[in-house]
Amino acid sequence: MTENTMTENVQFTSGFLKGKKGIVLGVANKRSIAWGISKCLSSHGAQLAFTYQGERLKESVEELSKTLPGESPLYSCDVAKDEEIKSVFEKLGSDFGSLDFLVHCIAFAKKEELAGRTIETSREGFQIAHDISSYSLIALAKAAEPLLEKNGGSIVALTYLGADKVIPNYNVMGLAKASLESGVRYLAADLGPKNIRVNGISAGPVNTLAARGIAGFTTMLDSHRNRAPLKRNVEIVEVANAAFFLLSPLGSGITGEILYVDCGYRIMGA
Ligand code: NAD
Ligand code: IMJ
Repeated sequence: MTENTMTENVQFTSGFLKGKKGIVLGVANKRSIAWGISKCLSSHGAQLAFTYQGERLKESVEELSKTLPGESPLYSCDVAKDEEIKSVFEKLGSDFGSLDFLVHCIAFAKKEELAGRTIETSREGFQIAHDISSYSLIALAKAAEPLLEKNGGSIVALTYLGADKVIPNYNVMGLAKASLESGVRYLAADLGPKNIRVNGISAGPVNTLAARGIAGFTTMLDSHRNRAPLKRNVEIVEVANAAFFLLSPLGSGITGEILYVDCGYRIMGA
């Protein structure tokens, strides 16, 4: 019997994104899903711009971006601030001229909202989670529209099963991801006539900064591995390959969709 692990040929390169320009939001460190996606898109020939959330993360994103071939413009962008979003796309307009894709890998809720009962969610906690994790996709899509519509384009946002099913401790983030996923569909309808596609990738649990420190996360990874049809956890490179597919011409007929990259976990009833 063959061993049920990934094979090396999952990491491949092509010229599919040669001459294409994209922006990736949400790199914090080398474990970020956004960074895994960036390495993959770059290996297919794309030129990338990055945003980082404030000076705290500037150095980390700078170091990482230097490891990719070519020049990568970097912009500071806290998505809670309209003026920062505006300035990113003004600078991108002069640096890139046009844009082929945008990757949204941003989520935030206050730590105290990610434990205990969802019924305890505060009004402010609800607003912050929805603002950063869902509204930001609308604001970014609007700011990117003039650059994306020049040649048509593609937007991908990262989401999680907690949008659809109750996952312990995910709480208000589940509501925010449900809103994000609905946003994917409404934006797909708005932007489709301009040949801009919008899709979501629902990734299985991955041990990143956004997952570390979550009560019971290691147990969650174990139970995910046991229940998933593929009997393992998803690897970032697999999420990245799905993003590449949706962002490249291979995904040309797909918009408004949520693609699960979770080793099949979601289909299981028990
Ligand atoms: P991560 O911590 O590496 O990335 C989260 C990013 O969000 C960070 O780069 C952070 O700077 C950014 N961010 C938060 N608030 C922001 C703000 N106000 N302005 C700008 N950026 C802000 O963790 P990750 O796991 O790579 O998360 C990326 C995406 O993947 C998130 O949308 C997350 O919900 C999603 N996701 C993660 C998992 C998982 O298990 N790790 C599973 C499914 C989906
Ligand atoms: C996050 C919280 C609770 C359960 C969780 C997660 N499970 C998974 C995650 C089971 C997989 C990771 N995930 C999918 C996220 O979207 C994480 C979002 C997040 C994480 C933090 C941690 C630090 C903080 N705020 C956060 N806001 C959002 O202060």
